[in-house]
Amino acid sequence: MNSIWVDQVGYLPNGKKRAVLNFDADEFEVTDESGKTVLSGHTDHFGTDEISGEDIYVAVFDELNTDGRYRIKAGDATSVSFKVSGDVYNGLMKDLLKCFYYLRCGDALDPEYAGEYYHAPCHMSAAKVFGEDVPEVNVTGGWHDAGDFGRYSTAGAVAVAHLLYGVRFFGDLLNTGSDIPKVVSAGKTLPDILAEVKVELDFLLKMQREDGGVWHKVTTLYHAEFIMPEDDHDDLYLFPVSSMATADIAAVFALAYTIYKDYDGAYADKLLAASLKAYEWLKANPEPLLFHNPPGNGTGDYSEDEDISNRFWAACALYEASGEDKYLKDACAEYKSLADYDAHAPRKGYQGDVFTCMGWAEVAGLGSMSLILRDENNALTDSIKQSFMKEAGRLRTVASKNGFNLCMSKADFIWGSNMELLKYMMILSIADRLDGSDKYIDLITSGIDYLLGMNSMDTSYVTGHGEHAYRNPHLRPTVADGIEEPWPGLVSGGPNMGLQDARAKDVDPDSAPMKCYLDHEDCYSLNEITIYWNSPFVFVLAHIFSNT
Ligand code: G3I
Ligand code: 9MR
Ligand code: ZN
Repeated sequence: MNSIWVDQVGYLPNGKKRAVLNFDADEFEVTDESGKTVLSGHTDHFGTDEISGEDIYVAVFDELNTDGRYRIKAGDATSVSFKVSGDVYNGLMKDLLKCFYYLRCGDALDPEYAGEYYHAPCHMSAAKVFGEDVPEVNVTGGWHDAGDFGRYSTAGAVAVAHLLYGVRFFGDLLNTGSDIPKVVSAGKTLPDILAEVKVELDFLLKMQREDGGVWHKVTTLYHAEFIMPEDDHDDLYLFPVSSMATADIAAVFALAYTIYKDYDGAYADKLLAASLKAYEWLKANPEPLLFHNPPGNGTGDYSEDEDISNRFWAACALYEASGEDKYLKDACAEYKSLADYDAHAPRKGYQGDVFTCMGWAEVAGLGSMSLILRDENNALTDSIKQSFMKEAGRLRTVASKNGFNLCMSKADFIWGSNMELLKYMMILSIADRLDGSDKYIDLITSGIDYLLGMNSMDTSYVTGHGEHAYRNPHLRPTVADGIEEPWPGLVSGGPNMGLQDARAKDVDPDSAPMKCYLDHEDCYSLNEITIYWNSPFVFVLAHIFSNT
């Protein structure tokens, strides 16, 4: 089929604008809402690329800078409509942030804010400590992780980190309203993003055991059926402390301290004290305490093979927050360990420089961001800055190998591929700031365009945003609530060559990487949502906003 793929949300007036065609058309036209041609041009033939498997022609229409709604036409094909406007991504940003509210656990969702997606308080019972004969613990609150109702410490810490580093780098995020209940802390009204993040921080505080260690997760033994969260009454269990969870919490509390201290000193001090307590635990437990689901437990395991990147992040974040040399010394030691480890271990879930990675497992890139914020003149900071610039250069080369200007290679199309991309876009955002020349904006823009429809699925991977936005996320409340549309702003995991769920077997396994996708609620390996797939998009959009 002849297709023209565009960013279905739209383009910024002064931004780069590209559409991708999968058929031979020499000329293309841009038409406005009345059907009038407002611009015409010639396509460039890129050729066939590995990620889409299509013979690509590219239409560039940067000069279209008048506000309006348009389509691209070529041959017998017409694209979906898109907007050109300075506020084109404002609604998207608000909805990306609002999703954290919709995913709140414990708290009831109020119809005033949640509209028809309101629900009663959920997961209110105290949790048993798995395998231990000790009193139950109250760990209510926080955000559901994803399409399931689990709450996982490392995943939660990483999502919070994306948001809070976003606040540190792009202060404007503090002015983004997301239509959530106001929170007054020590007499000051918190900006919405901080009010929302506090929900997760308060929960993570409860996940810390008396001795400073942090429980890896709190979930039921197995995932619930497709029911509303308040109908999930299975027993909750706290699963064993891991050194990854403890380190990630030490890091994210130190980071949060640097922000909340301007609003509520007592709360910030509480976070810092909890961070230091976690860090002491790490010092007293130098061997990795890894986590794997015990027999009889089938919820997510977020297992990692080592905890070095986590310890590195903790040391960097505490160094940034305190300026104390002992943390810099620790960061240097962990840097060396991770570099050695990375040189010998098989690559796990990341393609580039390990010191730029900021996913749920590899978190050294988050530590690097703390060093960049501190911006001291030292060898460690220099070398991680180089890592970011080197990685940005690698990503540019990757993008030159496909017609979408997309910084993804075949190996990135794994479970949560959209986050692989968003992590790269975060790196490019940092590189842009370090370099000062905004020379990576075009790569970031193409990434946004891809996520919002400029892809061979002709699909926007954010609910409610784009004429062909996906509509069937693997998300329990969405399936159970009887409401036709999911709430807007949810980022899908996206194409995954692994096709790792039963329904995904409906996809032809020989499909090109970009086509290994199905918009079906059963497809948790292709179409689930998570907090840490929304959070990097907030960071990247904040960078784009800071440039316009
Ligand atoms: O690291 C390997 C890489 O070396 C290999 O080339 C590639 C292709 O097979 O796979 C990479 O590993 C993948 C790993 O994620 C790395 O990120 C695995 O295949 C893939 O199965 C694994 O997926 C994770 C999935 O849980 C299963 O463990 C997702 O990243 C992770 O986001 C997801 O998390 C779940 C939670 O457990 C429960 N809540 C929902 C959440 C989202 O689906
Ligand atoms: O809904 C679960 C999803 O959040 C997880 O990512 C996925 C992998 O852990 O598991 C999903 O739950 C499925 C379970 O693992 C197996 N039975 C069917 C469940 C729902 O499709
Ligand atoms: Zn809940």
